[in-house]
Amino acid sequence: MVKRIIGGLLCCCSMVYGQNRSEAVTLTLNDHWLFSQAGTEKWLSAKVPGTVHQDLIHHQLLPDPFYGVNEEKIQWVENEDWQYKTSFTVSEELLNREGALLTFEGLDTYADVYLNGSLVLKSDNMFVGYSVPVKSVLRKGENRLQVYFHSPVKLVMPQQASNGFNYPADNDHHKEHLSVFTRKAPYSYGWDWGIRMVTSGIWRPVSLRFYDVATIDDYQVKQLSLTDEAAQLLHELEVKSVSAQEEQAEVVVSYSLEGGAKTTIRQEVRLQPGMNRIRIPMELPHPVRWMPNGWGKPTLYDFSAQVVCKDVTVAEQRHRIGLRTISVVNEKDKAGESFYFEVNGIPMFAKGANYIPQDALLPNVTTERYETLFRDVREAHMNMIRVWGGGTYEDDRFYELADENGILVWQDFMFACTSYPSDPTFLKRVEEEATYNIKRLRNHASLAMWCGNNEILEGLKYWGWEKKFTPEVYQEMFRGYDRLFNELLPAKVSELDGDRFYKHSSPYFANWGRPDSWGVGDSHNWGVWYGKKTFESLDTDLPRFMSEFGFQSFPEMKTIATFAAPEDYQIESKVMNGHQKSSIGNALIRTYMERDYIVPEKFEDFVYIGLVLQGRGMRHGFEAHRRNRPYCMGTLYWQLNDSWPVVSWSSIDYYGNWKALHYQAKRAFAPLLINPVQQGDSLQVHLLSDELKTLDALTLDMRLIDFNGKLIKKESIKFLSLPANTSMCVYRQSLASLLTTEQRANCFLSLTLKEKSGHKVAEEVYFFEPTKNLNLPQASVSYKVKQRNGSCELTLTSSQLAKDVFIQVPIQGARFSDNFFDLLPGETKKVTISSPSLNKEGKLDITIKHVRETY
Ligand code: BMA
Repeated sequence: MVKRIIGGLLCCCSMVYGQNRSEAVTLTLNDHWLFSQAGTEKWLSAKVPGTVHQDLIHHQLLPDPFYGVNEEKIQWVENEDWQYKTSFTVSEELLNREGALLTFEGLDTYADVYLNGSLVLKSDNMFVGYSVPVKSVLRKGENRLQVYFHSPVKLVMPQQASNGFNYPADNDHHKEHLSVFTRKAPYSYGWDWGIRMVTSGIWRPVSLRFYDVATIDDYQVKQLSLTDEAAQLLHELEVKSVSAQEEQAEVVVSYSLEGGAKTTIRQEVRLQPGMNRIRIPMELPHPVRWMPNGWGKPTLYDFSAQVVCKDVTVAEQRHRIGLRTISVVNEKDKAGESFYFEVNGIPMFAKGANYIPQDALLPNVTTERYETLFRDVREAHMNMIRVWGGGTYEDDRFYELADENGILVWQDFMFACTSYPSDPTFLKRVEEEATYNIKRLRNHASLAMWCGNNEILEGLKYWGWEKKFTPEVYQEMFRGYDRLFNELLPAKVSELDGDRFYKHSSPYFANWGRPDSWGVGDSHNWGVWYGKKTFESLDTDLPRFMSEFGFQSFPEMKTIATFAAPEDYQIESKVMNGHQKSSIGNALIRTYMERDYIVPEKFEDFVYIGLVLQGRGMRHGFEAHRRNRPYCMGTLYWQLNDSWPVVSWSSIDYYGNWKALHYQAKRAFAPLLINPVQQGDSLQVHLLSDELKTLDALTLDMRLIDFNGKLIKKESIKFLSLPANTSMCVYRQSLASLLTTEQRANCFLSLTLKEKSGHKVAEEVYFFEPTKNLNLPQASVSYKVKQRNGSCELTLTSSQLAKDVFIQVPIQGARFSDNFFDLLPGETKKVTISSPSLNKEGKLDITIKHVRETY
């Protein structure tokens, strides 16, 4: 750290004449923590950021909560109070600085913070970062910092006792639904895919900042307008001056593009004691736009703002900002009301998934895990994820990665699936939480919209609450809904992030079972799954924007093996049931499997076919949604990821293994897709394009081939022109004229789309019958292996069709260039497996399965 001293004679700040000014110094206070259970005097080492559960596991005072049915054994932790303490040294020099700010970026949840015997903070919201001035209580030499966490369940018991009814938070796995009283990640109380781990702890970093003159409390770069010629920007700063007197300073704002030259504007300011709001307009000529994944580069500019006092930068903040326009188009039309995103003026078909927290123990999520997840999202051609309202407002790194990867973020506020209190204390907490998170996230180019909650309006109207509660309570729930989601939150969004779209709930318009329900806004379609409707129903139950639909699967065997022993390998064993939180889940998987597959007897095969079923079923929906653009303009499936190893709707399991569904999403979300579909007695072929350019002179080759590789017939359509950003039907033929009934069970259609040059731009394989009706051959897949450090290349062939080939290796999180694919007769397919734990020497244990081997 360069320290610059300002000579008294040079200083023009009259009231601080002669005073030294230095750059800010930040001490991280994440080290040397100890923790203890309140009421005991046993202190053990602790990890910060962390949770009590992680520390107890580390000291072997709790068993691995994910293993077997250990979930039962860890529940006592939530009923206890816990203490954390550390100490740190402060030099005289630091103590002489004008300000000292203690920052807890996240306290989970009811915590009293003591510094050298003074109560400096009482926290009551896990979603808020707290900064408190502590100069007056700091000491030279050793300082003691202690945090007392109250049991988050015990603390609210009096609220529950006096409430008179139990909130309808059925995902909360305790009889008494205490979760609603506390502003804490709802999923930690249990969910229909979640373990109950009601955590306590310092879950985000702690730091202590020493500074002179002022801090920048907030720095927003507002984009006032954007054209190809120029971006009109406004830098808005909240600068808090520590001095009791007026200060002369300079605010310097600048931007640069990818390491290029910096453009800077300086503005002289007289800082008044307390908060100073500073606004500096700026024009940025010929802006390079941020583009979503699939449409171009998500260009980011580096912006910074500094407060300079007599040549010393006393405060600084930086942001990476993408310049783009995003709007949500809600317009009445013949069918009802549209709901879609327009990015840089172009309608964008949204492809993606719903995101839940990546771990039951949030501080276990490393930067690498965030990066891997965003790679998974980007590689699957997604352009949007929804941060669902039962988890948390994610870490900064999450939104940075969304910016860097061109992934739009639909951000829910953290309310899901139940009504909530709306008393003044509760509202005050929500207001703080909204203010904190809106300010924290509003600079991100990826942030596309705010949504008040998940499924609360739907719950109020359609989940039978009117029968569960008295008319007074039920009416009060609606009033509470309005206070939170129609008054407080939209007012906060319009005050702090006025250009961003807000809607009060997802789904937007829930009108279950009525024909008009699909025509308006976004929909959650649980007709498939809860309603037992077929996957084909997704062809006709078409929403304007599908913000949730899903289907469960078991994770693959190597993930099951992390929590179960071979004797537990039965669908309904105690351990497997401990990892299946949907009471109807197993029965529904079987019901759907019986429709399309021969249900295997062996557990391992059931798991495998279940994965195939989930992938193919969900894909049917993705294609239907894309095919029906512009009526339907988005498909976000439930759910992207898991928070522990579990049976769930996810496409990626807890250890980062892609399920068949993730490969199917990647295929179905490809920018160019050939989409054959049976409609009644005919076969239609649609071409779907999310590209921004028209493709001309395309040829579609179609070949009917039997399962032994024999070509039955072929047909080509030439000179096709596919307009940008569209879906169109290019072929329609009666099935009877295409093939015989017998051939339907013995043949597939191979479709290839080529450019004039012969370059293949898309290919597809289509089967005419559900898999159980196909006469699949007993194919034998042979393969060669080339092993290197970090990767392994497999070359597979089969003389006959091998359906839904699944390659398994015993390495968690190994990445496959492809998996769960049909290996066509005579085809040679190369698959690269990569993982840092692969090395040239050790022999990799590879197993390969295909559908015919399961019966
Ligand atoms: C959706 C979600 C979650 C739930 C899922 C499966 O509605 O919002 O609440 O996990 O259904 O039931």
